[in-house]
Amino acid sequence: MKSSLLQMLRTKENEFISGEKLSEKLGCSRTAVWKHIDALRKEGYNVEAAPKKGYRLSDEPDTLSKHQLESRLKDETFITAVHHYPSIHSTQETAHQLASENAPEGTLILADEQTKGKGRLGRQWHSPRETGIWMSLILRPDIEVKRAPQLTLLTAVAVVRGIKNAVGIDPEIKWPNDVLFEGKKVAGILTEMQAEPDKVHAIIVGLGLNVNQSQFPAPLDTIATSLRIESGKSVNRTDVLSSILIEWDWLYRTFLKEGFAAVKPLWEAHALTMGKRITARTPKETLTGIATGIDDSGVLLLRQDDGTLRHIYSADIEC
Ligand code: BT5
Repeated sequence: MKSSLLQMLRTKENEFISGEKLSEKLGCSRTAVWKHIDALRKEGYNVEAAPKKGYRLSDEPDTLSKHQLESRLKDETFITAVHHYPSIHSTQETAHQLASENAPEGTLILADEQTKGKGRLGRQWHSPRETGIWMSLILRPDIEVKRAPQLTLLTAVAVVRGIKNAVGIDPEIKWPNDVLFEGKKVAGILTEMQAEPDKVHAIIVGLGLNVNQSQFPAPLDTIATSLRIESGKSVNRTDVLSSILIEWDWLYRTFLKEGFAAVKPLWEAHALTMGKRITARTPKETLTGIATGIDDSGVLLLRQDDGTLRHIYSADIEC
């Protein structure tokens, strides 16, 4: 009910909408409408009321609430449910738990703060309160296990395009999972899987995106940035998250229908490493050469100085 009410108030941007119309459209009494408006106000929404005119939404808080997102995304994306937590260990951990309890594809887990946010290989992800987007998405695609890393690349494309649409600035992608502004990391992606050797049960895509931090503690201060630092203004988290998920939605549908090859040119258009000299630290060795691109399955291609072409499946990259 609250989501539908918000949706209606938003469609009349800067205009009043009468209590009568709201109660008619929502199928409830005017007293019920008033109660929901009061609840929205308590959450920080500025809903003006004027005699004979009705209600007008003039300001929204920067919270990542379940009904705010549902009201924006329900009709536009494949998101089926939003679970929002003020503070949890890790959205990734909670998503794994929900996935093993059969949560459907499109379940989105969000937190205002993570106390044990994680990166790849047991690294930590700094996730302070209400300054970023800390989220995990449960997917159940019918794809081969080896294709799961392609979803990291797809997510990076959605993040870059979503940021461009919502904030008007252009980050770059560093293979496989970093989104950067001039070498500083604004977002990281973590793709994990619940699978048998030949069957994917669930893929959990985690995204950490720095939004409104104005500074970072050492040692992150030299390597991290935020949308606020890059754009010079504070950014509404719901706006940027909605924009990313709308991009994500059509990229994912394209991926399921046409395969990764259809997403690859979009990835290449934003990739930082293409044609550059890089060092790739894989779990087994350190390789240096020119990153010539990615193949149709998303694997990084590295031309070593002796001319040998190497396929890199997983690594940390320095350029
Ligand atoms: C990543 O790992 O970049 C994946 C990060 C995924 C985080 C999300 S948040 C929501 C979901 N729930 C979770 O628990 N995790 C996911 P990796 O490539 O391993 O990079 C980790 C490294 O990035 C750390 O070792 C730090 O050097 C750096 N780092 C940590 N926090 C950062 C931040 N907020 N901004 C920029 N860099 C950070």
